[in-house]
Amino acid sequence: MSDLGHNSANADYPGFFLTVEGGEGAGKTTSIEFISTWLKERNIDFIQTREPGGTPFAERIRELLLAPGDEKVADMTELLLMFAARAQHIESVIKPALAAGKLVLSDRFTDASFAYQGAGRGLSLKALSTLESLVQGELRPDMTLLLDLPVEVGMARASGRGELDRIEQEKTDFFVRVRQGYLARADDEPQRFEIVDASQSIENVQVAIAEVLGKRVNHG
Ligand code: Z5A
Repeated sequence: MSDLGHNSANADYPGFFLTVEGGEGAGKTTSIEFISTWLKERNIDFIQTREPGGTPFAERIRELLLAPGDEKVADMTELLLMFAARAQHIESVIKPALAAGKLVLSDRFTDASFAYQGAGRGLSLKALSTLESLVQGELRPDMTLLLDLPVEVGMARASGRGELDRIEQEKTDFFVRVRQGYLARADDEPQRFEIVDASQSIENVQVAIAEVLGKRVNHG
């Protein structure tokens, strides 16, 4: 057990791997700003990163993935590009930071692939698990904060955002499956997930997040 309280999943890395997940309009960006302030106030050494992306090369893959275009992107292409970006992100950013004992705060990680490409697109969960092991080895988040809310509430919030990216242009039933995919993952791994009701006011969401962080991240 490290100072930050990580679990046995990442025995080789003394840091703490914290991921934040959620569907459309869940308030990830807003919540990550709050978490970042919470960590700074406690002098916890952390890096903030995101997927797809997090390194210059992986950010180029992100642009390919999210730019709307005329050519239909095959579901398998989308999945493999997500994991290609992830492989780069893990080697260049996540592992070195965890090895240095830092907390890694990542805006999305592999649970998003299970939710969007698995539940949303209908790709095989077995294939996803194979890719997860291939790309990550034993590496898993120590804690995943899932911001959960009804799809229609999230879509109403996100609608104010202007131009939609390629994945955001999907229909409501896609996002209903994504939500179910996230909840199924959380159900499978209750010890890793903390679910927060993201349909509450921003203030109440933040109270709930502070509570789980206080419980899960050792802060001296
Ligand atoms: N993706 C994938 O398919 N597979 C993968 O493996 C990975 C990702 C890793 C980009 O992700 C896309 O990649 C994403 C999944 C896919 N596609 N989709 N769709 P992203 O994380 O970069 O993009 P995003 O989903 O749009 O996240 P976001 O920018 O963090 O948006 P958000 O969660 O909606 O957060 P927000 O901007 O903080 O909140 C949205 C609005 O709601 C904003 O006006 C806030 O002020 C408001 N808000 C926030 N909280 C509240 C509360 N509590 N009450 C009322 N209003 C609120």
